[in-house]
Amino acid sequence: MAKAKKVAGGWGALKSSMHFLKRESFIKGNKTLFKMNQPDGFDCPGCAWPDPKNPAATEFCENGVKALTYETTRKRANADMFALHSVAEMAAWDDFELEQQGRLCEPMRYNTETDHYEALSWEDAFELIAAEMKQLDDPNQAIFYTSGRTSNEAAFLYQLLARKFGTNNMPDCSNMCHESSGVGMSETVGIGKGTVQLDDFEAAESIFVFGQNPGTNHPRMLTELQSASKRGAKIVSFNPLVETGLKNFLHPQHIGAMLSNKATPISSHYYQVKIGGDLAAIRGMVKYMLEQEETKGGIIDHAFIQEHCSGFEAYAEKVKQEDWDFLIAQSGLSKAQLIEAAEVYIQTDSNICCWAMGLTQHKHGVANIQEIINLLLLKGNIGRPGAGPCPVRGHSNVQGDRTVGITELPAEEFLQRLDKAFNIQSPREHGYSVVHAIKAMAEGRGKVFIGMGGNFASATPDTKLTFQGLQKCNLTVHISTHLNRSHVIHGKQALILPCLGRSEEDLQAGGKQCVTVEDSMSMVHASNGSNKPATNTLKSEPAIVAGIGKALWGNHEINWDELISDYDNIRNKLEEVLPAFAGYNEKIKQPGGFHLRNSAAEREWNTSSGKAQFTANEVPDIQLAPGQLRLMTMRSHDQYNTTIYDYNDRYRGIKGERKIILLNKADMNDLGLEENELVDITSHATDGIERKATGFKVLSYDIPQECAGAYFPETNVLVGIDESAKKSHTPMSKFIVITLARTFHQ
Ligand SMILES: Nc1nc2c(c(=O)[nH]1)N[C@H]1C(S)=C(S)[C@@H](COP(=O)(O)OP(=O)(O)OC[C@H]3O[C@@H](n4cnc5c(=O)[nH]c(N)nc54)[C@H](O)[C@@H]3O)O[C@H]1N2
Ligand SMILES: Nc1nc2c(c(=O)[nH]1)N[C@H]1C(S)=C(S)[C@@H](COP(=O)(O)OP(=O)(O)OC[C@H]3O[C@@H](n4cnc5c(=O)[nH]c(N)nc54)[C@H](O)[C@@H]3O)O[C@H]1N2
Ligand SMILES: [Mo]
Repeated sequence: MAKAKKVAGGWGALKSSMHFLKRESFIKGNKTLFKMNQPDGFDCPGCAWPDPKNPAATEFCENGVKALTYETTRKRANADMFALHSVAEMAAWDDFELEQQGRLCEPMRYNTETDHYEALSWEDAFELIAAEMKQLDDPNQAIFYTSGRTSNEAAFLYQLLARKFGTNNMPDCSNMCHESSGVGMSETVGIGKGTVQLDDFEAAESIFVFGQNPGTNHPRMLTELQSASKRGAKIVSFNPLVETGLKNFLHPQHIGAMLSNKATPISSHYYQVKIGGDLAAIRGMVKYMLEQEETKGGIIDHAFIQEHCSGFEAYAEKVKQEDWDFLIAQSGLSKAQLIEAAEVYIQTDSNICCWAMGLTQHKHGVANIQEIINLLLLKGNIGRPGAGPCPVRGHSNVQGDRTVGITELPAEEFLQRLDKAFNIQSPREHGYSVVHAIKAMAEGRGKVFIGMGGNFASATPDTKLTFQGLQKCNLTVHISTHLNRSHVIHGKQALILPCLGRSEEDLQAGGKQCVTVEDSMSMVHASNGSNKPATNTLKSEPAIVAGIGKALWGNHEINWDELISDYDNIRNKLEEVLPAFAGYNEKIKQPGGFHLRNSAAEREWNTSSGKAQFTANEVPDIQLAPGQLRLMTMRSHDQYNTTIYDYNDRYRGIKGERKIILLNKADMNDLGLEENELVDITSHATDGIERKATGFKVLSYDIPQECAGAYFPETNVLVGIDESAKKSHTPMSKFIVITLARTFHQ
């Protein structure tokens, strides 16, 4: 049995921070930690939560400490390490052991004869990539993946490289993450980003949190929720699990509270919705609201709907037709709970809705987001203080990467401006998203794979197919800081290119450089690394892209050397392509940076109707066969996506293990399973293929019946390649249909 802790933060968070500082040999007196999230410092390489205008001297959290010590570790995965261990040997290590080798040091090339990676020069690495790219019959055989830690400058150059080469094959971690939010919001409010800013959290009367675990994944958000709770705002959580951070929080940096051990309650209302049941739950809330509107009136904002919205009548009619029993069964919540939640929404004037992966990684991920938009539109809750949608982004610059052109579906206007700025002819044909890229490689249509950060092999669905795809490639290249699975599951030829981390000093011909990032609330600001690089053989991400560009075409058409000699040059070009960045180099000199205009926040609706759009999506009728469960895959407290910092999940009371599955006690009884027993998990995808993950320990947990929880990436083997969200193609990582069988011991 595992049991969630009562309070997040507190002494446990401090103790854990100290543990990681010590384990990674963080040097005493090192000031790096105090530069994180400061105006003259660097952006935390962890999550995308924004920095306050006046950050505390210690504007970091426990998991920020893990992210930083991971980068500043003294351990080195150098050429000696690679000489010692063959790839076959390293492939048998788990993700923790791989990343624990420490920072990558020099460019490495795979040698088929010895099965070892061996050092080569940067020039040779760039030449090899250029030669392989030039050999392709079609530029669309190249795939350029991006993970969201990459800076605006690197991402902008990277998309330029891909488009000059002739492809829009730019899958990105966002495809697996908030793509459903982007698609859902673009269709309804005309922009794929949240409209709220940090100030709005101070003005909101209620904050709804759907499918998010901020205590682990956005710990600095708890500071905001804590002050909202203290001033009496209602916080309403929808989550199958009672996540500790959403229950009570003791701020580890508030000395008074720490000494008196006084935690703040966070959620005023908590609803343990069934996995996949949010659309039904919100529909139920709206049904009650519209019923109340008919009998009492004064609930919905008719003036706002009249002036700003389209599609209200069709939506209201759809809601009217819904059957209460159906909504109750699908959400797993009682009518009384749905009415209670609706009453909070009705009685509080300005409302923010936050969400993350619990909503986006479903078949109906886009519809989930659009139902939140419906809910907000009903009360005119977009484009006024203290109100609006707030998709809480994951990687620290995933939003910025999209803004500057990392997308497989570029807008025509963007391409025209890019073409003009660089005198190129960008391709117009759309490119591959993550799931399309996997299929293309597996079918031999994708032949050169370049990964700008991330860990494509582990993060993606259908592990077996992904591995086959990567192994079929002529060349795989990974621009990385740490050893990971994608380096040991490689193409016929393979390169590892080690890069600088965000906390490190970036010196170019024109002197010390800063990069820029955009947070979850559209603030763009500078990030200045100041640590001595892990080794003097590392290159910056922009310099690596420029190196490939120069090896392909020289400096004649695009002067790559000049672009990277001073990143102001890159930003000047970016500003030419994206007018929203006018005055870029000047604006980032301001502490805190600048806010990118958000049309929906100003009630300008860039949709096909020119209005904010209500959408009458179908509530899915989810029916599982007897014995089947719905499995969500999630993060433990000690991991950053595929990077495993340790084997613990403190808030959920799990210690020293990751191959676990959380089950409801009643389901365990029905299935005849005992506590701590090992089970094999089989998934049942629509393609009819049965995928298996073996040897997971059963733990009973407070989770709704028919629901189960386990960690990713271990469970990605179970996600079928065709199991992805309608319209956004986001893998359904939160809804895997499974059955369990006792592991057979020989
Ligand atoms: N320390 C740390 N920080 C991170 C990351 C990390 O791995 N570690 N990852 C970063 C990234 S890239 C991202 S995208 C974010 C992810 O941040 P989250 O989205 O918070 O991450 P998950 O662990 O996927 O958790 C999803 C939450 O959704 C709930 N959930 C699952 N299914 C459903 C459902 O059907 N309905 C509802 N209502 N809830 C559901 C789960 O119980 C869990 O609480 O965090 C970012 N920050
Ligand atoms: N089943 C399941 N699968 C999921 C999810 C889920 O909830 N469930 N979540 C999905 C989500 S939301 C996301 S965002 C993806 C994440 O997918 P990715 O972004 O591809 O994966 P990460 O684990 O964040 O990447 C870790 C690697 O990044 C490299 N790295 C770290 N810092 C830097 C840097 O500064 N520069 C460079 N170049 N490299 C660096 C290191 O080598 C490290 O090994 O996973 C997705 N996969
Ligand atoms: Mo993410």
